[in-house]
Amino acid sequence: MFLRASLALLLSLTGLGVPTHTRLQAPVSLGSVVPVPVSTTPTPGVTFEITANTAIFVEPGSAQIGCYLAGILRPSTGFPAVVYLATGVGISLLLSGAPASAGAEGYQLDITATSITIRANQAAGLFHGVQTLRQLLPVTAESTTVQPGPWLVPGGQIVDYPRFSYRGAMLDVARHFFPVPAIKRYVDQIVLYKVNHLHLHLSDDQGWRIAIDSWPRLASYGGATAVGGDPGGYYTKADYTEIVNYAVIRHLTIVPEIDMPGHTNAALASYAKLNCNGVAPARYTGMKVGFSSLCVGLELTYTFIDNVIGELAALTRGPYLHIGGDEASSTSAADYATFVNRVQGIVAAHGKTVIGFHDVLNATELPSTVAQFWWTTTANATVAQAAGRGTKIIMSPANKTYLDMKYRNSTRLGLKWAGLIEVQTAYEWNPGAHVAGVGESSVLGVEAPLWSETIRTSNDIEYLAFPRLPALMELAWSPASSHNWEAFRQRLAAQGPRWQVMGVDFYPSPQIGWPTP
Ligand code: NGO
Repeated sequence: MFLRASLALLLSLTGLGVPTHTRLQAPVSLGSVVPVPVSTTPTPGVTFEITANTAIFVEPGSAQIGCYLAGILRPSTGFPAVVYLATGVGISLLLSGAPASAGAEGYQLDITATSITIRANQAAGLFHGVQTLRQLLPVTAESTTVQPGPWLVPGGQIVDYPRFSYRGAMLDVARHFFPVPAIKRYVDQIVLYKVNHLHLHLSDDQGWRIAIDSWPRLASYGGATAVGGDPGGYYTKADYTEIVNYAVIRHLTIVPEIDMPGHTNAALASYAKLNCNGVAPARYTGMKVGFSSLCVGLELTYTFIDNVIGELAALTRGPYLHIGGDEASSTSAADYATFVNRVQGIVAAHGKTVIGFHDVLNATELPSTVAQFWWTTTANATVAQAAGRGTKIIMSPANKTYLDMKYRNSTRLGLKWAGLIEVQTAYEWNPGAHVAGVGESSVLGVEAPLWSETIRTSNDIEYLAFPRLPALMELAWSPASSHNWEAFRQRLAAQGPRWQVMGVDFYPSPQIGWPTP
């Protein structure tokens, strides 16, 4: 209701439908990008106008991104936005001429009165540059129907590259299942903030969500349930491949997770023979954790894991395979270490790198294993010692990054065990100095997990992710020296109207001065 009413006001404010729109539709400010770029130099008084004649010029290595950009421009502008494999005057996506500092994911964006040029060393950088350009277009560019324009882009130069290479979001599709279109929708929303990994929590006590040919009952029986008795579901291999391919085009790596040895009731319920006592437990639709465990002493357990990891690795384009490893409170410490050590070997044998929740550091981590820190404390000797040995850490402190925590007591969705997380709380911490002994160089990046005990729909995802996900991605992408809550609030406020046009159901936090008429 609030959003609908403010959208109407916003549209009247921006003068849409008013014939002399040029007076009202000022270009977006070059300084309004989230995450804030490394360097932004406006050229006062200069704007580029995208018109029906504006073409996109690409090279073989940037053609796909050119088509992606055209796909964003066409519905709202109604312009042909033709993509040419040639050089010319218009919007150019070039894999040459970027500064070395841009690295693998950075870019340089130049906007003059006659041209827009994005230069990068690699395609990923061009893609991130396009996301910056997307935020510099009038918010109505996100519309799926033709809007009047004009399509002005502010003049100047942006040079930009990330602080951390791993910028992640996680979605728990196990407690509640989210079908392929919901995943694609979330992918499109998060890449706007330069997220480059989407971790899918594919199995838990309440549901198994990926078809495994050698163990078909995992999905057909173990996938049929969800928290609260809600409908379950699972991805066929074709569905999963569709997600992976959709992500690849958007320079996003899907990180699949099979949580083990705990959080495995759905698997244990599907196959009696996986249980130490040979008896399958009932399927589970509650919200408790820590009660299930794979049978560590049973050889079949490792055949099972080898089959599952093998089939999942074959579907996976990225380097990582997440083995969970959290809250194995029904597994003894000795069994846990035996289990995790063996599973790391299985993952490696299938050519993948292990990520595990930081609990896996209670075993002997491989040098390549990445640990995801998720607790609420800022001192953890086990994690600090691992960092000291060179182990890389993904920062997901639950009291800062868990998107399933409520914003405030009255928030309709979410949990509270790690505390309430308003936007400022999500923003005010330093991933490179959060856990004692885990410095900047030990941190691979930041991931924002969204556990789904209390959420069922895309609207629910969006309400919890926005605006906290962009806040967290600013910590993951932008230089630590640019960290400034007051400046961030201003830039974040400018995203609100964009989300309204995109139909993103965000939380209108009172901490942010959202534009009002
Ligand atoms: C914990 C737990 C999950 C819950 C989540 C809820 C981890 C790593 N294990 O985080 O099973 O869903 O909290 O916030």
